[in-house]
Amino acid sequence: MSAAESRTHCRTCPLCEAMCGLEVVVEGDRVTGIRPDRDDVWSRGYVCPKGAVLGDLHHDPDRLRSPIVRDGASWREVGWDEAFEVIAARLQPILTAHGIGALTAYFGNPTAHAFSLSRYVGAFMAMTALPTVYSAGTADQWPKNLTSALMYGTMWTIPVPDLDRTDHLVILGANPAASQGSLLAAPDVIGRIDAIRRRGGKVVVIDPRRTATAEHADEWIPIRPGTDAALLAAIANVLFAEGRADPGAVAPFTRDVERVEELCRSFTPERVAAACAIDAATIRRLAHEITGAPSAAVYGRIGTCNQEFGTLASWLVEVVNIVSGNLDRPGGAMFSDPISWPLLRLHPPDQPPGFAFGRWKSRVRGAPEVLGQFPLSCLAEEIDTPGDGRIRALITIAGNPAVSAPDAGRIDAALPELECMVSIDNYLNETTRHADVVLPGLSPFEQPHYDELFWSWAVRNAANYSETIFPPPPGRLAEWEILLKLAAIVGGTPPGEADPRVLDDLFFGGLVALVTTQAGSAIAGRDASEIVAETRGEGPDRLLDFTLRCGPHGDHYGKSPQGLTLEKLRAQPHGIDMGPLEPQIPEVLRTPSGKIELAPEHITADLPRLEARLDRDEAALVLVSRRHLRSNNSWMHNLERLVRGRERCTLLIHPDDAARAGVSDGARARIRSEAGSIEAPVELSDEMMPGVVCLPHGWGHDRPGIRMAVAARHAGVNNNLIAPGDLVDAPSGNAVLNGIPVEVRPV
Ligand SMILES: Nc1nc2c(c(=O)[nH]1)N[C@H]1C(S)=C(S)[C@@H](COP(=O)(O)OP(=O)(O)OC[C@H]3O[C@@H](n4cnc5c(=O)[nH]c(N)nc54)[C@H](O)[C@@H]3O)O[C@H]1N2
Ligand SMILES: Nc1nc2c(c(=O)[nH]1)N[C@H]1C(S)=C(S)[C@@H](COP(=O)(O)OP(=O)(O)OC[C@H]3O[C@@H](n4cnc5c(=O)[nH]c(N)nc54)[C@H](O)[C@@H]3O)O[C@H]1N2
Ligand code: SF4
Ligand SMILES: [Mo]
Repeated sequence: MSAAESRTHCRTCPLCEAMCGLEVVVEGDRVTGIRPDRDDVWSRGYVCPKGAVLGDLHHDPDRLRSPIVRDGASWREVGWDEAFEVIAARLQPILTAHGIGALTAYFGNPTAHAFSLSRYVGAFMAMTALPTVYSAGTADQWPKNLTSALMYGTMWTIPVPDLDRTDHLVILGANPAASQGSLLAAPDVIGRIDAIRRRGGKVVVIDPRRTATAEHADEWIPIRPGTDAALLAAIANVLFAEGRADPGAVAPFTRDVERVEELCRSFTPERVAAACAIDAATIRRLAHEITGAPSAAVYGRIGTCNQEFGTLASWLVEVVNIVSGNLDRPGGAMFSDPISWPLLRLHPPDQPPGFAFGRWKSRVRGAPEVLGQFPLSCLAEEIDTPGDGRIRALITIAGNPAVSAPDAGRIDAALPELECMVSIDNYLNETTRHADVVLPGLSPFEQPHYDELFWSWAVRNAANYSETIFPPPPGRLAEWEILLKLAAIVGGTPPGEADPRVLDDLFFGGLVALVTTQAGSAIAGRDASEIVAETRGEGPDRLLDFTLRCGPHGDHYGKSPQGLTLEKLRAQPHGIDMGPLEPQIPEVLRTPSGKIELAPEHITADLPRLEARLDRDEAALVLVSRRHLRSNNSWMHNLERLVRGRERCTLLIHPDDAARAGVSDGARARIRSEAGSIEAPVELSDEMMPGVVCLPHGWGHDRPGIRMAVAARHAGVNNNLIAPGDLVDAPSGNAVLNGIPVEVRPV
């Protein structure tokens, strides 16, 4: 038999925010090669090792391909109808006896990356009206969401450093050499950083670890974990004290500049120097360099978010960008203007104008809700603490909280106490092994793709749609169908009567009707039924056609007939590029005042906690996390080509600290926090600043009952077993996963 004919498909890699264009070579039903797409208008031939092995993910024998139902200690593959019948039979009695509050959902990180999930979690939440949900967001970017909601008016309106035009870039708590950029969508961030220096600009990395990103910078400034807010407040202090503060073009749209000046007055460089472990002269110089450069951008990411003062640090990143005159101008921090109209900028229907917090409190520890969610670390106690209002049923959606949540051991122990657990997930892993039913999504190549969220903070306004490569096997459901069907079951509809297409029509019709009522939308005042009738496709494709047509370059349903539709985008397999970012203020602002709120009370009320921290005795050793280019949180360790080679789950420790602790390179160490202790091999490294040790997150695959053969052979250890669940950033409830006091001892 002759070899099947080979075909090449253009695809966007769905794994991270870089959104690289790939050429996927296929023979018959096999992926035989993946190359960078040099003609991709956005990524221009850049890829990383993960994109190149997406074929291994598609063909991974451990990837689930049909629903599975627990039968005691074993699993049984079942058809979709049976899976939904089992779910309804388990869920309904719980909901009848205890009400909707007994059920919650957890949304994991790939929810933001999957075309189907990203567009339908909103529908799922609206249809189920779950009183509380949990997400990886409160272990990640909740401080950023909170800051943007209060300062700019929506939680996803997040400015991005204008990498391609800036003269001066200051990076705090991000390592794009590994992560490839986060809340910063740009392919080849490191290449772009090199380009800043080539054109005569400067790049500074502020991080407790001299990362691979720092190796590309002009300067690395080590900082004690958790003190970025103090450093940034001192930088703002210098700008005000020396008359260098001037918001420039955004000044007429900015409120409360004087208030911030007053609030930063006590945070002088001398006052914060010891806590930050950065001398006052360096802090002054940092401030002078930011205002001295023709343009500058300060960028803070996960290390400034999942830490003790995540919200203050995130807010002060904005403050420094604004008062140094760098917000909304080329080379500064800019807002994108997504080609697909961002539905996420609609004001949440349950929120009053502006935002209210603490509208309800968690049952066990009384944590206030923030942007509709409780801290992720509340989930375990809400399950394992008996009493009225206890969570008895859980739906996890593309998430692995048994690994990724703080105090992970408690979650792991709590999940088996649930009376019903359903997971939408592609693997039987540390979390889903506790489920009653697992419903798998499709492989990335069995579905179309378009990123929803990331174009909201991309360094250019571009767009790219990926066609399905392999038609899904007959009868397989897409995740949007799974979500709609589950939502209907939660609402009491018998599974056999829950038709995803009917539900989708209802959802879409409702959404269009809502957008026609939004002043400023491209279809304001139009007849919703006409718009619905003119929109093509179903599911996420239909939503995309709608948002493209309502977007800045859309056909606006006949008003701009030359404008964009999904059909026109599909005709461009390498994508379309509308150029660099342009100023967006005031149009982008959605605050009730229509202005930038520079001093939101909910945030500034946390400053006394920061002030008090400055006088605290410092812990001798604290733990931070790291990422690796060949990993993706907890779930890409089952691909041999990504995990082979040297062991990666090691404790990085400075040689001086190692000598003090009596541990040596390659030996095993015990790392203990107030939450527990774990063991890991030691790797001596002068990359670490003394006093700080580092473990990667996303490991610990040696759990019984998981079905990830390769990952189990490269198990590593879960650093979240020692992340205390009660450590949260006060204003946002975000988990503190960096800066955890620990002791290290030889084993
Ligand atoms: N110590 C420490 N902990 C951390 C962090 C840290 O820096 N340090 N980072 C935090 C951050 S930023 C995040 S975002 C969280 C991540 O936390 P989670 O989102 O809970 O964890 P992931 O490892 O991303 O798990 C993704 C899950 O989705 C599944 N999956 C993958 N693709 C798909 C798909 O297409 N469809 C479906 N249905 N499922 C899919 C995978 O099998 C896996 O179960 O971890 C947080 N935890
Ligand atoms: N290859 C790969 N890419 C990924 C992921 C992955 O797991 N692997 N995960 C994705 C996800 S979910 C996210 S959220 C992004 C995150 O993307 P990034 O924010 O770039 O995350 P990291 O690479 O973990 O870099 C965080 C840095 O913060 C530093 N740090 C820790 N504590 C502090 C502190 O208190 N202050 C300062 N200034 N720095 C501190 C750490 O030393 C580390 O260098 O990456 C995404 N991309
Ligand atoms: S950087 Fe790697 S993982 Fe991220 S989109 Fe590009 S190829 Fe995929
Ligand atoms: Mo994340």
